[in-house]
Amino acid sequence: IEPGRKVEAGEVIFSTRRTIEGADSRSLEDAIYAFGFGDCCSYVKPFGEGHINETYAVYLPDENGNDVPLFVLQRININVFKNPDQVMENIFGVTEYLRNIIRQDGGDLDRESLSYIKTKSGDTYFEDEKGQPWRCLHYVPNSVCYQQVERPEQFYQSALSFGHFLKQLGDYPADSLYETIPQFHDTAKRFRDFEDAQRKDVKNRARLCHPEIEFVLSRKADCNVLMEQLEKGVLPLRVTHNDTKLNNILFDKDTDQGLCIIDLDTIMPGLACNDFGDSIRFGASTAEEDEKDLDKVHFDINLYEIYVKGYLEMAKDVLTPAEIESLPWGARLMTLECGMRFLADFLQGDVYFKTSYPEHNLVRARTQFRLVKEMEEQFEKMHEILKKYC
Ligand code: GN1
Ligand code: MG
Repeated sequence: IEPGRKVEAGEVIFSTRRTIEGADSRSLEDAIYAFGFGDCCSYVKPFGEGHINETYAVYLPDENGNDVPLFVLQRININVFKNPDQVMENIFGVTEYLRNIIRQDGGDLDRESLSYIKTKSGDTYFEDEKGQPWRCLHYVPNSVCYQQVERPEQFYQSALSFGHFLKQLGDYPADSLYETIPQFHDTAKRFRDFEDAQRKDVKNRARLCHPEIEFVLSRKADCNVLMEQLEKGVLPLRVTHNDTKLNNILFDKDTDQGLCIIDLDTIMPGLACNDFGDSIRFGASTAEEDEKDLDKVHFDINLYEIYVKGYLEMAKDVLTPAEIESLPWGARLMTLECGMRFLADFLQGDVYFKTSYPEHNLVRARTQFRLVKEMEEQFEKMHEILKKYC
């Protein structure tokens, strides 16, 4: 392809092999060739902050000969996503659907939704020699991603974006979606998995985290609150994102407005309050998810209010009263669930989330439990704030 030219979804491009700078594995290089730009790729760089997949930015020369990131290449973690073909079918379905809406609304097709490309042979992903799946998407130009709220306005923007996303997918045929991770946000099941991990204690690490284990075990009843409402039909299933962290939104570099929702691996039927809750868990914290100094970690109720305002402004008309009422529980339980998952992974020897040091998952669990505790203390206030915007 000519430098700088955009490749259409599914387009077939011919290339011959050469060595790509920064491709430290044969698989990575093979993947770049499989998507057809091996011959013109200058180099690749690790990219992003995800805990699950491995992500690279792929640089190609633009019309002036400057190397710019044009594609993102990701190796899907098959330990987590057992059926990559189903993950990709979901993603192609949803992104095509979103792109149609954006087209109709006269939006920016290159930047408001992700756009995935197929391999030279027309597959939604490439399987390398080791059987690992790789996928490729366009890099969204002039965008930025935040690990923490820097200005409250950003959090408000993210609330609008996720509220908008919920609405955009309101009529998406939910039964066409595969459940990419079964019972992903079934908090009661997550609790049982946790109990199992701490009972087995395969790495003999339980001795390092007795208070944290107790913290979880004493909240068994909480874990059922939303699942029961779902079973009773009080809360409906919707098409949800299921991983609504602030760093799963790209912002426009110039305007700082929410631009594009990313990380679509876990789009599945789910509860709206869980999407709301996961945003609060991550974004309404005064510190990063793995802050070691717990004195720095607080639940910021002002940020919570800002998110409530934006989310309800956008989604109030589609949410039922019961769903609106469930939002504070979503925040509490997504935070508890996430902490529980980090702690279970710590106990199991860090087999799920990427870690940089041995206690990384324990540190993460501790920040989550600090947030849960503060949310519990301010739970009534969280409801009062909610009422202001209904
Ligand atoms: C994982 O890959 P990433 O960082 O976007 C995880 C989420 C957790 C999150 C915690 C598929 O998301 O469920 O909430 O880490 N994704 C999966 O930061 O398990
Ligand atoms: Mg992510």
